[in-house]
Amino acid sequence: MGLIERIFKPAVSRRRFLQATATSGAAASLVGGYTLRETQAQAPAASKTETKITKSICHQCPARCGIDVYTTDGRVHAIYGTSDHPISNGKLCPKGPLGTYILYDPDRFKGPMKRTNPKKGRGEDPKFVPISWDEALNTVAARLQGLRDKGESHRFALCFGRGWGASCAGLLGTFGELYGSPNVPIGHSSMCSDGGILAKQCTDGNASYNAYDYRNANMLLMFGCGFLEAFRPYNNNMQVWGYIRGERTPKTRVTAVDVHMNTTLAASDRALLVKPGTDGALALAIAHHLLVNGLWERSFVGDFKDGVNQFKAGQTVDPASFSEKWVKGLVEWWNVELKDRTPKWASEVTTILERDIVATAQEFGTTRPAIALFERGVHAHSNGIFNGMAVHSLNALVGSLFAKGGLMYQMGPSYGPMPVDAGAHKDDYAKDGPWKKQPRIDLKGHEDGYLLAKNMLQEVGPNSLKGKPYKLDTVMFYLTNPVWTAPNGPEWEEALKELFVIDTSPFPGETAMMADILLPDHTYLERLQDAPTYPFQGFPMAQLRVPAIKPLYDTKYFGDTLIEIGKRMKGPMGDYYKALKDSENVIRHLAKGFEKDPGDNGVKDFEGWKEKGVWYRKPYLWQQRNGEFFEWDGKAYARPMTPEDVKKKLMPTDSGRFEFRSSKLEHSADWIAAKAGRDKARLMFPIWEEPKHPGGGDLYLVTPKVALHAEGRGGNLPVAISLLQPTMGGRDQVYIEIHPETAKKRGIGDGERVRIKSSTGHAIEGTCRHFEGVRPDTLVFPMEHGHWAHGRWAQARAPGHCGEVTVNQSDRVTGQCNYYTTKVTIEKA
Ligand SMILES: Nc1nc2c(c(=O)[nH]1)N[C@H]1C(S)=C(S)[C@@H](COP(=O)(O)OP(=O)(O)OC[C@H]3O[C@@H](n4cnc5c(=O)[nH]c(N)nc54)[C@H](O)[C@@H]3O)O[C@H]1N2
Ligand SMILES: Nc1nc2c(c(=O)[nH]1)N[C@H]1C(S)=C(S)[C@@H](COP(=O)(O)OP(=O)(O)OC[C@H]3O[C@@H](n4cnc5c(=O)[nH]c(N)nc54)[C@H](O)[C@@H]3O)O[C@H]1N2
Ligand code: SF4
Ligand SMILES: [Mo]
Repeated sequence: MGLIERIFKPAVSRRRFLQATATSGAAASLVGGYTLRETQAQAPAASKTETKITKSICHQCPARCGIDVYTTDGRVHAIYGTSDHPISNGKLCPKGPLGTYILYDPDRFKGPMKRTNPKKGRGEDPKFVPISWDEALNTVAARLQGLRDKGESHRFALCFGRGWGASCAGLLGTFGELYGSPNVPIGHSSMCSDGGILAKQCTDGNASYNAYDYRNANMLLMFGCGFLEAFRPYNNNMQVWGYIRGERTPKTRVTAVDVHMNTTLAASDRALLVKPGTDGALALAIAHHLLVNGLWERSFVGDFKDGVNQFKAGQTVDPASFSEKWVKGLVEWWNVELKDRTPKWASEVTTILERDIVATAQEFGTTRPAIALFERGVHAHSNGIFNGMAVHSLNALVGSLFAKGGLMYQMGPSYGPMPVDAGAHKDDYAKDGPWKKQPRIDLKGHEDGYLLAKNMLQEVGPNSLKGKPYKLDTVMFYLTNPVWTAPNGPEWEEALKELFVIDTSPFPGETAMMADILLPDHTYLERLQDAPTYPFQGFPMAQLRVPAIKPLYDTKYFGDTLIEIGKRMKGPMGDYYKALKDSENVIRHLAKGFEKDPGDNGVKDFEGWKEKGVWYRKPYLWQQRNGEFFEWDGKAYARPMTPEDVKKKLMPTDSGRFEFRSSKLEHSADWIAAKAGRDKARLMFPIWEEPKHPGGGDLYLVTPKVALHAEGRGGNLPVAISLLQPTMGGRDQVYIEIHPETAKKRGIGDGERVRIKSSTGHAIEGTCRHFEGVRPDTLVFPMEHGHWAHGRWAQARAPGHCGEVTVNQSDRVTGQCNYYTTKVTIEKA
């Protein structure tokens, strides 16, 4: 190890060393005079206690940071960022160290239980009584078997939220196929970020989040993503920020677009406050400016055959005059849409000054490499697919796809195969039972529903309640709490009253309060669980969550709960799960894949993975340079790729190029035109579409994430929720941000109680704060407070929960739930 490495990457830092020995006898006598070396020499002899450091991963957001968990005499007392982990690099966000609150949450379920109060709902005590695991698992298996025997297995749904890897969410698809239900599983991706994923798939063929090479980028143009609050992977974003922005003269220029001044906008060079739902118009105007001013990247996009730029505002261009390289449909897009999308036009739509639009576009077009990134602020609107396509198209126009300083897609880990072949364990019912003819309860993939969506979790409760397409009988939840996190959650409360509900949460959340049986999971510090990384820097990476402590209570890892239920089913399905054995067996088989492909940190088997907590293999394998694609040959990006290679490995669209004219949308054009009322001739291009704002009010309601928000899982972390909104001065509560002019018009003073209403029929109350940094037409109200269950600190903490006034409306194509689009009214309470 060189000097620099020793200083910055010590195996155990001095602070940690002291922390680790603080409870030992030697450390207790560390009063005057001892140097660190003397203490080290004395510590082992006098020590009666033992400190263990376990490498694991955080659970509070999808960043999946590596953590060092310090356990002394069986008590976890500290959590730090792992230094030899590519995402954490020894650092954590403010939530990371709070994991002890989760482990020692006094309101945790201590073991399996059943409900004894048949009445369900808010304010009804479920009267849970403890039962044995055998009784709990037998009850669930018998119920599932009963439905299957009656030919009604489709009436069982298994809904999941934050799935981690092959040993939990990865087991669900097989369970659904062997059992026979189209509703196993239904994920929460449509409540999360499907809008972005599917918009990208329509253009470059990849249904995935992007990985980014920020460190080599010279400009970031961010639309509706909380880069310094939420955007994945949050902890690493802050480290990146220090690198790209930390010098006296920031290396990388940043423009950020949002509806209020948040940390990200405050730290950027240029902050643009956009009218909610109109980012697409801004992106189209930037594209227009790039073309009119000849700023596109010719090596990637192509050029006019005679080299003379013919893009002039308002004028069509002959497609035959342009020769395209890695893109498809540029001139057609220009002709049907872009030619009229001038900065002046966009200024009227977005309310952003024309001069700011032009300056942003000019800077984006003249700074290479540049990246345009976006997340929920852009796609959680009715027109989200077009907004997302328009923003992503900017990356193609400046040639940043797969480029150094650009963006790419995450590679998967070299996992070994599953221990048992599921295909060989299908009986006739699994192969061809009546369930095969049933639609999904959420109408995903259905002509009358959401033909192209991946999941529609937000529709499950409401559809079952209506009995359309049918009523469910039994529903099981893993790491999702739609009674609270779905839009208009109270509708789910009604739906779950009619159903047999199984929850696996270790915590008494709102959905758990509706449960008939509880099969509580271990908390994250107690369980073994694999977790391939979310998109990061492209190279493959798989973390392992390693138990830092024996489970405190009679809980069971969800993967094992599922396997145990499977074992209790009759026929080949039961045999499959008996052969699968347990989740550790699954994980050991995954790790076998590392034998042939050892990680850069030497991990080549299960034991090594457990010790280091992460397997990764650099570099990313592909690069685009000046419009040529190359594969890594072991030393450099030097092996040229053919267009067929590029299509197969990098841009799996029909054309094998970036499609401004989306063949994916074109294939379903009839359906989209009929069901979404869109123009059949234009719906395959990134076009401008007016957003639809339900709710009936006069102000937009935006409910973003803040740094200490831990999805819907942080409500009972006292430190996190008491500091949730430090920038607004909120202590123990969250303020609703309102512009002073907007407040004055309604006679609402700073710090006064207010009531918010919408067409959901619900009203919530809270406290508002005058803030000049929020748009006058918008209220900003971060979520996390306002639980009616979930533990002593979460419960009954003002203000109310924003989800109750959020209307359940989704993009017909992506299925993305439009969280940031409801219009509400506000009045003095
Ligand atoms: N701290 C923290 N980080 C997290 C999570 C967490 O719970 N806490 N959860 C993770 C998850 S599950 C997800 S999906 C990601 C989400 O990551 P992001 O999408 O980056 O986060 P959000 O807060 O949902 O939305 C981003 C921003 O969009 C803005 N916005 C709303 N409407 C508009 C609009 O019309 N236009 C523009 N330009 N902006 C708008 C909001 O004000 C907000 O600042 O974060 C992940 N990271
Ligand atoms: N108003 C508004 N609503 C939103 C959003 C927003 O920005 N504004 N964001 C949306 C987004 S991006 C997302 S991703 C969704 C997230 O919403 P959900 O899909 O509901 O996911 P979580 O809130 O993370 O899930 C929490 C559930 O998991 C349980 N749980 C916690 N830890 C564990 C564990 O270790 N094991 C098990 N088995 N269960 C556990 C909790 O008790 C709780 O029941 O919310 C969406 N809802
Ligand atoms: S960024 Fe997410 S995963 Fe990383 S420490 Fe913070 S909460 Fe945990
Ligand atoms: Mo999400």
